[in-house]
Amino acid sequence: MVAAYVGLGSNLDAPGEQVERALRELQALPRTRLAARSRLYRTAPWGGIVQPDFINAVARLETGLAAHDLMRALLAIEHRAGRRRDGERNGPRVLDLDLLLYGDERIADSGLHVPHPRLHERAFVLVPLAEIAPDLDVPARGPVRELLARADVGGVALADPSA
Ligand code: PH2
Ligand code: MG
Ligand code: MG
Repeated sequence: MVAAYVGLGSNLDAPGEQVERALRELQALPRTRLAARSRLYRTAPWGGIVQPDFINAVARLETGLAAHDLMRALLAIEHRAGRRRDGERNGPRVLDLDLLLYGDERIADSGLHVPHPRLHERAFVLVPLAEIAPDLDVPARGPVRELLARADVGGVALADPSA
Protein backbone atom coordinates (compact mmCIF):
# COMPACT_ATOMS: atom_id res chain seq x y z
CA MET A 1 0.00 0.00 0.00
CA VAL A 2 1.14 3.51 -0.82
CA ALA A 3 0.20 6.77 0.91
CA ALA A 4 -1.19 9.09 -1.76
CA TYR A 5 -2.35 12.67 -1.17
CA VAL A 6 -5.21 14.17 -3.20
CA GLY A 7 -6.11 17.86 -3.35
CA LEU A 8 -9.84 18.53 -3.73
CA GLY A 9 -11.31 21.80 -4.99
CA SER A 10 -14.63 23.20 -6.19
CA ASN A 11 -16.12 26.61 -6.76
CA LEU A 12 -19.38 25.80 -8.59
CA ASP A 13 -22.68 24.04 -7.77
CA ALA A 14 -22.54 23.83 -3.94
CA PRO A 15 -18.76 23.46 -3.57
CA GLY A 16 -18.83 22.06 -0.02
CA GLU A 17 -21.18 19.27 -1.10
CA GLN A 18 -19.05 18.55 -4.16
CA VAL A 19 -15.96 18.08 -2.01
CA GLU A 20 -17.75 15.95 0.60
CA ARG A 21 -19.23 13.71 -2.11
CA ALA A 22 -15.80 13.35 -3.73
CA LEU A 23 -14.33 12.29 -0.38
CA ARG A 24 -16.96 9.54 -0.17
CA GLU A 25 -16.06 8.43 -3.70
CA LEU A 26 -12.37 8.29 -2.80
CA GLN A 27 -13.22 6.12 0.19
CA ALA A 28 -15.12 3.77 -2.16
CA LEU A 29 -12.29 3.25 -4.68
CA PRO A 30 -11.05 -0.32 -5.04
CA ARG A 31 -8.04 -1.34 -2.91
CA THR A 32 -8.15 2.10 -1.30
CA ARG A 33 -8.84 3.47 2.17
CA LEU A 34 -9.45 7.10 3.08
CA ALA A 35 -6.84 7.31 5.86
CA ALA A 36 -7.21 11.00 6.73
CA ARG A 37 -8.94 14.12 5.51
CA SER A 38 -8.62 17.79 6.31
CA ARG A 39 -11.47 20.08 7.17
CA LEU A 40 -12.92 22.24 4.40
CA TYR A 41 -11.27 25.58 3.69
CA ARG A 42 -12.68 28.59 1.90
CA THR A 43 -9.93 29.99 -0.30
CA ALA A 44 -9.56 33.03 -2.51
CA PRO A 45 -9.19 32.09 -6.19
CA TRP A 46 -5.59 31.79 -7.29
CA GLY A 47 -4.53 32.42 -10.87
CA GLY A 48 -5.78 35.87 -11.80
CA ILE A 49 -9.33 34.99 -12.93
CA VAL A 50 -12.35 36.69 -11.33
CA GLN A 51 -14.45 33.79 -10.03
CA PRO A 52 -16.12 32.56 -6.83
CA ASP A 53 -14.09 31.47 -3.81
CA PHE A 54 -13.09 27.81 -3.75
CA ILE A 55 -13.68 25.14 -1.17
CA ASN A 56 -10.46 23.13 -0.81
CA ALA A 57 -9.45 20.09 1.21
CA VAL A 58 -6.76 17.40 1.13
CA ALA A 59 -7.13 13.64 1.64
CA ARG A 60 -4.60 10.94 2.43
CA LEU A 61 -5.34 7.61 0.78
CA GLU A 62 -3.76 4.25 1.51
CA THR A 63 -3.99 2.60 -1.87
CA GLY A 64 -2.96 -0.48 -3.76
CA LEU A 65 -3.75 1.24 -7.07
CA ALA A 66 -0.84 2.15 -9.31
CA ALA A 67 -0.30 5.88 -9.73
CA HIS A 68 -1.74 6.05 -13.25
CA ASP A 69 -4.74 3.94 -12.29
CA LEU A 70 -5.41 6.22 -9.34
CA MET A 71 -5.14 9.24 -11.65
CA ARG A 72 -7.66 7.69 -14.04
CA ALA A 73 -9.99 7.05 -11.11
CA LEU A 74 -9.71 10.70 -10.04
CA LEU A 75 -10.60 11.87 -13.55
CA ALA A 76 -13.62 9.54 -13.55
CA ILE A 77 -14.87 11.02 -10.27
CA GLU A 78 -14.46 14.53 -11.71
CA HIS A 79 -16.39 13.48 -14.80
CA ARG A 80 -19.24 11.99 -12.75
CA ALA A 81 -19.47 15.30 -10.88
CA GLY A 82 -20.09 17.02 -14.20
CA ARG A 83 -16.61 18.34 -14.85
CA ARG A 84 -16.01 19.01 -18.52
CA ARG A 85 -12.54 20.04 -19.57
CA ASP A 86 -13.62 22.93 -21.75
CA GLY A 87 -13.19 25.80 -19.31
CA GLU A 88 -10.34 28.29 -19.18
CA ARG A 89 -7.10 27.38 -17.43
CA ASN A 90 -7.38 28.05 -13.68
CA GLY A 91 -11.04 28.95 -14.21
CA PRO A 92 -14.12 27.83 -12.29
CA ARG A 93 -14.79 24.13 -11.92
CA VAL A 94 -17.38 21.89 -10.29
CA LEU A 95 -14.69 19.49 -9.05
CA ASP A 96 -10.92 19.28 -9.31
CA LEU A 97 -9.02 16.30 -7.92
CA ASP A 98 -5.25 16.66 -8.10
CA LEU A 99 -2.87 13.83 -7.27
CA LEU A 100 -0.43 15.78 -5.12
CA LEU A 101 1.87 13.01 -3.93
CA TYR A 102 2.17 9.28 -4.50
CA GLY A 103 4.43 7.86 -1.83
CA ASP A 104 7.85 9.39 -2.34
CA GLU A 105 7.72 8.84 -6.08
CA ARG A 106 8.65 11.43 -8.65
CA ILE A 107 6.70 10.92 -11.88
CA ALA A 108 6.71 13.20 -14.91
CA ASP A 109 5.03 12.12 -18.11
CA SER A 110 2.28 13.40 -20.36
CA GLY A 111 -0.54 12.22 -18.07
CA LEU A 112 0.88 12.69 -14.62
CA HIS A 113 3.23 15.00 -12.76
CA VAL A 114 3.93 14.01 -9.13
CA PRO A 115 4.68 15.75 -6.81
CA HIS A 116 2.20 18.25 -8.19
CA PRO A 117 4.42 20.94 -9.76
CA ARG A 118 2.84 23.90 -7.95
CA LEU A 119 1.88 22.33 -4.65
CA HIS A 120 4.81 23.90 -2.76
CA GLU A 121 3.66 27.44 -3.51
CA ARG A 122 -0.14 27.18 -3.11
CA ALA A 123 -1.56 28.02 0.30
CA PHE A 124 -4.92 26.46 -0.67
CA VAL A 125 -3.07 23.13 -0.83
CA LEU A 126 -0.47 23.63 1.90
CA VAL A 127 -2.88 24.70 4.67
CA PRO A 128 -5.11 21.59 4.44
CA LEU A 129 -2.10 19.36 3.75
CA ALA A 130 -0.34 20.67 6.87
CA GLU A 131 -3.47 19.93 8.90
CA ILE A 132 -3.14 16.17 8.20
CA ALA A 133 0.59 15.80 7.42
CA PRO A 134 2.77 18.64 8.79
CA ASP A 135 5.90 16.46 8.91
CA LEU A 136 5.50 14.98 5.44
CA ASP A 137 8.52 15.46 3.23
CA VAL A 138 7.67 16.62 -0.29
CA PRO A 139 10.26 15.07 -2.62
CA ALA A 140 12.74 17.73 -3.82
CA ARG A 141 10.85 20.45 -1.90
CA GLY A 142 11.09 19.72 1.82
CA PRO A 143 8.78 19.34 4.83
CA VAL A 144 5.22 20.59 4.47
CA ARG A 145 5.47 22.79 7.58
CA GLU A 146 8.48 24.62 6.09
CA LEU A 147 6.72 25.12 2.76
CA LEU A 148 3.69 26.47 4.61
CA ALA A 149 5.85 28.90 6.60
CA ARG A 150 6.97 30.45 3.30
CA ALA A 151 3.45 30.64 1.80
CA ASP A 152 1.04 33.58 1.82
CA VAL A 153 -1.96 32.16 3.68
CA GLY A 154 -3.97 35.40 3.61
CA GLY A 155 -6.76 34.10 1.40
CA VAL A 156 -7.31 30.81 3.26
CA ALA A 157 -9.79 30.32 6.14
CA LEU A 158 -11.76 27.44 7.60
CA ALA A 159 -15.07 27.16 5.75
CA ASP A 160 -18.29 27.99 7.53
CA PRO A 161 -19.71 24.50 8.30
CA SER A 162 -23.15 25.55 7.04
CA ALA A 163 -21.73 26.73 3.69
N1 PH2 B 1 -7.53 25.61 -8.49
C1 PH2 B 1 -7.10 26.09 -9.64
C2 PH2 B 1 -6.92 27.51 -9.87
N2 PH2 B 1 -7.11 28.34 -8.74
N3 PH2 B 1 -7.70 28.66 -6.50
C3 PH2 B 1 -8.09 28.16 -5.33
N4 PH2 B 1 -8.26 28.98 -4.29
N5 PH2 B 1 -8.31 26.82 -5.16
C4 PH2 B 1 -8.15 25.93 -6.18
O1 PH2 B 1 -8.36 24.71 -6.00
C5 PH2 B 1 -7.72 26.43 -7.43
C6 PH2 B 1 -7.50 27.83 -7.55
C7 PH2 B 1 -6.78 25.19 -10.76
O2 PH2 B 1 -6.86 23.88 -10.45
MG1 MG C 1 -5.99 21.97 -9.50
MG1 MG D 1 -6.68 19.29 -11.73
